[in-house]
Amino acid sequence: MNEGEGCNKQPFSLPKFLEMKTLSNITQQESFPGLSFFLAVFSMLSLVVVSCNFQSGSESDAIRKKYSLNKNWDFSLVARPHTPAIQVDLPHTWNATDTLNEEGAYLRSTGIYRKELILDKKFIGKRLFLRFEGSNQVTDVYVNSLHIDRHQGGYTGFTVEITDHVKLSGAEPNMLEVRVNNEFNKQIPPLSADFTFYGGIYRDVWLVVSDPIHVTLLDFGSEGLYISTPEVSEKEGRVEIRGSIANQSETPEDLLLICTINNDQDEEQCRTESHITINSYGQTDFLLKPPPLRNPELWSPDSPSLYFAEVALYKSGKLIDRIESSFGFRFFSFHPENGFMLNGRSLKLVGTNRHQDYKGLGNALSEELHVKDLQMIKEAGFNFLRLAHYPQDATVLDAADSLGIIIWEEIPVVNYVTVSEEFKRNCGKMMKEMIRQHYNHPSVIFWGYMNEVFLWDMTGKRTNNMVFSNSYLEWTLELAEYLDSIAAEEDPDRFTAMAIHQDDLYNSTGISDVPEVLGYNLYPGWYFGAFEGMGEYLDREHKNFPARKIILSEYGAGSDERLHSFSPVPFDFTTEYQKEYIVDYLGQILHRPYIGASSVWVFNDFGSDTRGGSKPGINQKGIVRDDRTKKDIYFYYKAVLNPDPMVYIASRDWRIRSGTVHKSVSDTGTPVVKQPMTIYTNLNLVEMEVNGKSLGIRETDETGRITWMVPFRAGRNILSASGVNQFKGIRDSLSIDFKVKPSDLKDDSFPFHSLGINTGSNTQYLGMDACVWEADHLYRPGGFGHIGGTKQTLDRKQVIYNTSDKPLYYTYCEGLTGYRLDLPEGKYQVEFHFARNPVKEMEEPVFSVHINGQFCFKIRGREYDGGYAFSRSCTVHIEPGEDLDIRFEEISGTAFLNALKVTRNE
Ligand code: GCB
Repeated sequence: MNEGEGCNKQPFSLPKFLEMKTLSNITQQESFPGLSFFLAVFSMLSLVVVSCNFQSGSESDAIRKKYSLNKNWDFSLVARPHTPAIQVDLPHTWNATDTLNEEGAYLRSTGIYRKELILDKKFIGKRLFLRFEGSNQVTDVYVNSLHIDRHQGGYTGFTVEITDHVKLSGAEPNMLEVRVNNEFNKQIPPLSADFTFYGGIYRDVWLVVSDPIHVTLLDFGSEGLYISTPEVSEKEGRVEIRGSIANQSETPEDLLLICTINNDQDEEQCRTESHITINSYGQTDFLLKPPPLRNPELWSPDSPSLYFAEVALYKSGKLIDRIESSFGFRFFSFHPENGFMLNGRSLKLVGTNRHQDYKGLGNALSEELHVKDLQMIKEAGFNFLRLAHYPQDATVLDAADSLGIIIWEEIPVVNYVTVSEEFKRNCGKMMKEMIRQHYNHPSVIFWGYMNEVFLWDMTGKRTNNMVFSNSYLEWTLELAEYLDSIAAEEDPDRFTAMAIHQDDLYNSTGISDVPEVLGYNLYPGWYFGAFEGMGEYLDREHKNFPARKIILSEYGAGSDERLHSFSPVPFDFTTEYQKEYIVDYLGQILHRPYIGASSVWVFNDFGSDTRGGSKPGINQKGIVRDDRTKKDIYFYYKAVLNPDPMVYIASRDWRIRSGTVHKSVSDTGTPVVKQPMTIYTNLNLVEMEVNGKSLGIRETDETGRITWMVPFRAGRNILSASGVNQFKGIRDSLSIDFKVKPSDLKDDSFPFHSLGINTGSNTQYLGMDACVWEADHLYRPGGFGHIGGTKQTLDRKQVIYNTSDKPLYYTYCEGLTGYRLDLPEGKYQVEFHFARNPVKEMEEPVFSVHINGQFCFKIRGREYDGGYAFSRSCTVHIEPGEDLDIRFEEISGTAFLNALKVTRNE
């Protein structure tokens, strides 16, 4: 046989996600396998995958094949026995939308997926496997009513063999049934976490058909091929390829293995051959050491060069299996003082965390959406990504390889652990699955195994005085050591990592010293303290543990595009607070060389069912929204990190706004309100214009920003910011719709129509009705404001029901005795909006409301559930010389008011 000659392997140059796309496009056409289906697939496959010129015409039948099983499953839920099954395609979750329902918790139950497979006779003599890329979280696979296997854990793939249980007549159907359960299970991590555990088969499922002799398919869900690069320099790259051959036939065989390595121009770089003898029903490991490559193209974020290895298996001259994988050459180190180094050069890793869910889809994302996320991450200029808090789709890793993004991947051991051998075994198995499944990706540098594991106590509670018994702390330490040793054994070439929260318990127990690299999740300036608390804390840790390799694995602040303020505070969810927080943190990070890597929490707003706040059910710390609309702060990273020239007017999220005029007029006599407007840029000089008039050219400050005081007039204002780099002009423009409000409500040059007030809040809120609800304050003569009372926020976990304007109800004024608006005479509709905060109430709040001495209504708090939005309204005549004087008379408990709107009727 002349295997050494001329293989033409174009398909290797396809990134895996593109190749997959081609396959799934094909299989979209039919449910599953009539003969015509196979013909269609085989003919396409021979285009996409098979084109070696020395193979016989039957080669495509001989080597392993993958068929998508994503289409047409009958789906039902055990918890809904009377609801008929529906047809679904994978990826699928039954929690795509119910996590945001107001009726209660999302459904954690068993979903049943059924599908008939008619399998062609040509599969007789082959081995058949089902490969699941991910289903959450306990999956039982049945074929023709026989239980084949169970997989525990929702974030790693697994493969089961079905050969001996299927009919291969080409006519008789085989019933495939998959039961997936996402209920709490104390033996399987995650036990609890700040993210939603969507149930379902939410990644691809494949049928894999192979020769009885093949590179093993049953190795912790991996592809069975492990490529390492034990020595890499700019001059030379050594490769080692490991695997194992399974012989599921009754004859021992002498086999030939040929390994070739191509570069991304599809040019062969080297090849090696090896003879293997394998017993009947035996398994034999192989280790291939192709000759070293000279001057390899090194993989890095700036130049993510990939190589492609193919291992082909021959029996008596016939190709019987072939598998391929991309990989890369790179070498790295991490210095406690100077941070991360890649290929001999210092490389500050600045990145983000990512959750895998999407608005309206839960965790069931198409490959295109995964790839789009990674492209956006790259475009922001990030070179680092932490896959939080679990292994993610293979497509994500493929995209990271080809885009050049360094990865920290971790298993989902979050918040606390169970003290049991079974839990430990499950964690260990997940660790092996993750490492083996994603071993070949050059992008992966860190394997993580725990996140904030002392955040909750051993009973799954979080209180102010948490008690950890010594035995629990010791067990957790032992678990960390066990997981670390698995990673070291499976993959000694990468770093192990763990993320901790701000608590000295990690140091005192010694658990911080277990991983090679330690990640800190720090939130000073959000959950507590001030921004600089982050740097101060890390400086102390760095000083106390000088040998520690430090990553800032999380920092972040939540935002809601509808909330705004010029004096933002933590937890007001304004985009302005998020911006201030991140600008400050990024400065602190960039000034500290020992912070080798950092990752903002988080790339995308994501589902977290236990959260309240202005968007209940969602963690809002994303730099993009859950539908991937970029928030302003996304562009800040881009300005600082991505060298492509840019200017961005950082107020896309505040395009409808208002301001109060205090006798300030422009030179044309039109009333204007001056407000600060910031741009993000990587140019040195930028000019700002508003409504065609220049506000001057300014120099960019060291944070990459410039701020102007912009005079806004009522109505549409066009802003434009422009600058030049050495080659071209760069410009950004933005239209802002501005409502000018007088400080004196009786000022007849501004006839009064209506006024909404976000009572008890320092934020301006854009309502669903397009009303701009003003920030609240103490009464100011001539204007409006509360009399007495303090600004309050509902409990963080409190969900707000019965309204789409949740932010209005999230804050409130408590204990106020009155509210006053100095309105001109006329007839008005006055709307009062309420939502109780049951957590703070000592006594049932009962109070009456009076306007200008007249009784309006009485509130009996207990009639409404906590967080339940309700309103009252009254009509009132204001006579000349009168104002709108609202009085709250407490009968018991404390009076409160969440929002107030006044509309003039005539
Ligand atoms: C953390 C957790 C992460 C949370 C985040 C937050 O430290 O690791 O899972 O989502 O904080 O937003 O509080």
